[in-house]
Amino acid sequence: MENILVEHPYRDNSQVALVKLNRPKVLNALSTQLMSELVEAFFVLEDNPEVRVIILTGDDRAFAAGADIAQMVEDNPIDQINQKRFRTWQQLSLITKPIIAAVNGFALGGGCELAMSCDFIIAGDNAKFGQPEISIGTTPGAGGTQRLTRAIGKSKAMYMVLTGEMMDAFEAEKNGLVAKVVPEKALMQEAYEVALKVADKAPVAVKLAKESVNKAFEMSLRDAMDFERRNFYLTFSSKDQKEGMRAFLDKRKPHYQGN
Ligand code: CO8
Repeated sequence: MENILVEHPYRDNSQVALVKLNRPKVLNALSTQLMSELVEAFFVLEDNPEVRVIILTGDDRAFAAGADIAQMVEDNPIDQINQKRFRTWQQLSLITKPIIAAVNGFALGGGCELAMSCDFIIAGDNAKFGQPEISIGTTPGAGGTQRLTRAIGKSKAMYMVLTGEMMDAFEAEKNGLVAKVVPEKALMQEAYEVALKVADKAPVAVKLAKESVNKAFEMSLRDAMDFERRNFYLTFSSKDQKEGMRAFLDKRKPHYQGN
């Protein structure tokens, strides 16, 4: 693949995979080709039973500075539809394994939307988040007005979307956009350690928990509570639930098989 790098096993651990956006000259601008490669890589990792957690990152300067402006400047709406750009983005939501966004530098426009499409964000202290589309005559188109608003509330999201101003890592953490901020140089170590914590859990329960949390954004509270409860019941059909609870009672570490 030309625009991304995949490392699996990551740090000799086959339960963790690293996907790195790799167009440093244009701050990892998300061309249609890059997005297709990204989705393709995610599906390969989704289908690999060894992989339990995926880390998505960029480089020190940028996670991604948005969709590729040079590629879309002359587009009309039909070009956009024919490039299937939106379809590629939608496919990201089909990944059932946890994806951690490890963000250093700029996460702007589609880059911020991509980070928000992941399950949670760990940021280096140099990270900057923003939806600057308004400054180039357009609006967010892959969740910036929706996911950002759900994450940080209407007033702050509207402020960012209408002014195009960026939010630094600490403010992003304070406002709930980011789960954790660490020193820039410690980002990948922290992302790996968090990935290990998640990889250590029962994989089926992790998938079901991810699905249930995501329903908080998509359903009424009552329906989402019903959905959550059914997923809770469902875990009781797994061997890993029996193992997890027995291990607790036996005062030993559980050994999960993923079934
Ligand atoms: N697209 C293409 N090229 C880019 C992009 C981008 N988004 N961002 C940066 N670059 C390029 C620059 O053109 C420059 O190239 P060159 O060296 O050839 O001139 C190189 O990267 C380095 O950038 P700068 O020289 O500008 O670096 P600075 O440190 O001065 O500035 C910034 C960094 C502030 C990040 C600046 O580059 C910037 O403002 N970038 C654009 C940010 C932006 O507007 N992003 C939103 C894009 S639109 C979008 O994301 C909509 C997504 C919708 C998806 C919908 C799917 C259905």
